[in-house]
This record gives sequence, C-alpha cells and structure tokens, in this order.
Amino acid sequence: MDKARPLLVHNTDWPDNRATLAKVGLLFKQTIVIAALALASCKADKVEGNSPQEDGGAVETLEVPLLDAIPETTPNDTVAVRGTSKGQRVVVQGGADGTSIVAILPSGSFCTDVELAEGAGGTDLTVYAIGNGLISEPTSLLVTKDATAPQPANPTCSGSSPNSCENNNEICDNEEDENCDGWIDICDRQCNDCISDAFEPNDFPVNVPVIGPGTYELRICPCRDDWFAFERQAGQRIRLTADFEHDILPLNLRLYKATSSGEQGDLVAFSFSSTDQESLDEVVETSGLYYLRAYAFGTNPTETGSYTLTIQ
Ligand SMILES: [Ca+2]
Ligand SMILES: [Ca+2]
Ligand SMILES: [Ca+2]
Ligand SMILES: [Ca+2]
Repeated sequence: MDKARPLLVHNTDWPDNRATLAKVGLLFKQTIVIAALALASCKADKVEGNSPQEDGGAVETLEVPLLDAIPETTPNDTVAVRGTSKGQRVVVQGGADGTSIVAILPSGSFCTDVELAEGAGGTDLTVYAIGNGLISEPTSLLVTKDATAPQPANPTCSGSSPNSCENNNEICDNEEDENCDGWIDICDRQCNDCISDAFEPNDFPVNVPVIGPGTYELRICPCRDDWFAFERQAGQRIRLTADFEHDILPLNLRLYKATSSGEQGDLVAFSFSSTDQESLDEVVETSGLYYLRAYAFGTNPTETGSYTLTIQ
C-alpha cells in the first residue's frame, strides 16, 4: 500500500513546506463518517450538557460535489475541475500537484486547474467535499493527456475563473466573498482581527499538523476549526485536555480515525461538556493517524477565543 507520502499543497493559504504535515498516501478508501453509526459505536469520554444530537453536524451528511463535464482526454497539461458543492471546501487528490483544497464561492461553484501526471495511463483524480466536520463520499475521475485529443471547451479556470478575484479586498458587511477565498465578511481574516496560532492554517481535515506532547496556547478564529493529528500504535493512548472559558468560547472536541489515505474517518471519541474543560483519554484499537477537531459549538459560527491544549 502506498502510504506515508508527503503531500504538496496547491493553495496559497497553505504553505507547502511545513514539516509537520500529516503524511498521506494516494489510495482512497471509501471510509466516511456515517454519524449515526459512529455515534452508536463511539466511546463517550464525557457527555454532559449539550447532547450529541444538539452538537451540530452529528447526524448530517455532506453531499458529493456535482462536477461539470470533465473531459476524459485532453491535449493540455492541466484539466479544469469545476462544479458545485454545498460544503466549505472541495478537495481534489491526485495529479502532479498532490492535493488541492479549493474554495467554494457563495454561489456554490468551484474551479481548479489540476496538473496532469506525465506518462501513459492517465491521471486518477478523487474529488470530495469537506465542511463543518463532515466529509462527502468521493467521486473518481480518470483524465488522460493525449496530444491528438480535441481541445475541450473552457479548458482552464482563468477568465470566468473564481481565481481572477484573488486580489480583491473583502468588504466586511455585504454577505459576499469579494476575494474568493471561501470566507465571507467576519469569517475572512481581512475583516476579523483574529490572531492565529502557530498551527494555522489547520481549518480542515486535510494536511493536518501533527502535534506532540506539551502545552499549547491556541485560538479558534471566527468560522474556523482547529485540526491536529496524532500517530499512534494499537494500544497506545491519546490523552489530552482543553481549558478555556466556556462563556466566551463553547469549545467541543471530536477525535476521528484517519483513513489510510488521510481523510477524516470514523468518530472514535468526543467531549461535549458545558464546563470550562473538555478532555479525551482514548486507548486506540488500531494503529495509524488520528485527527482531533476542536471547534466552537453553537449556532454562532463567528465565536472566537483562546484555549490551552495539553497533550500528555
Ligand atoms: Ca464580503
Ligand atoms: Ca473572502
Ligand atoms: Ca487555531
Ligand atoms: Ca484553525
């Protein structure tokens, strides 16, 4: 199995030289969070106050992105992967660039130019949506570079592209995404003065930073979760505590198994209290990568505040 292959991140918001990126292979297993099953089988370390049902996202699913017609063959070095999604971001795996995280415009549309691999056999691409702790089922594509293939219509994202607005300034009170980064108004860093912590950007379960034992001063910025990764062998423990002021930041924690190719997998534990502390103490059953999601619970996505994460 092709595992432990570092990813290149084709996204200006995600530096591609981070030594702490979780290593992810290219094989994709169709392991998704089916929340009801996950909740039924998970081990609740602590459930007081808000119940899992009240914790948004627990029983929802995210629809697979709808792709526009993508050519099976192209004479070009890149192919435009475009479509619509109800998620927060679309992830495109495969191709010469590794993994791309694509912003979705408020209209629901997205587009990214994916560089095709050299050589025969074509380029396998896997496309899925992520958002609010959910992951959609994947769609698979095979695009082959062929000098004799007809030129596809709209071969690149430029022109009608969402990317042409990257240099715009965000206007903070109009419910639009002027700079096309997928963040609107107060959720955009140009509009909130939220100072991010050293692990940012870690807003989605893609290229999740690995975190070791220690005490970390962290912050949830408006609309953005924090994701951290742990590598554990079967029988080893993930033991951690988050301290915060619940009245300011109603923090919750979820722990997921990562799939063999690094996607967010099954929920294995959670901590939803109404106190100033959440904690997890989990002896893992299978070896591999685990993802922690720290996020503000509630209907106000712009909640922000600091917390201290202690990993033992
Ligand atoms: Ca705006
Ligand atoms: Ca924006
Ligand atoms: Ca953070
Ligand atoms: Ca974050």
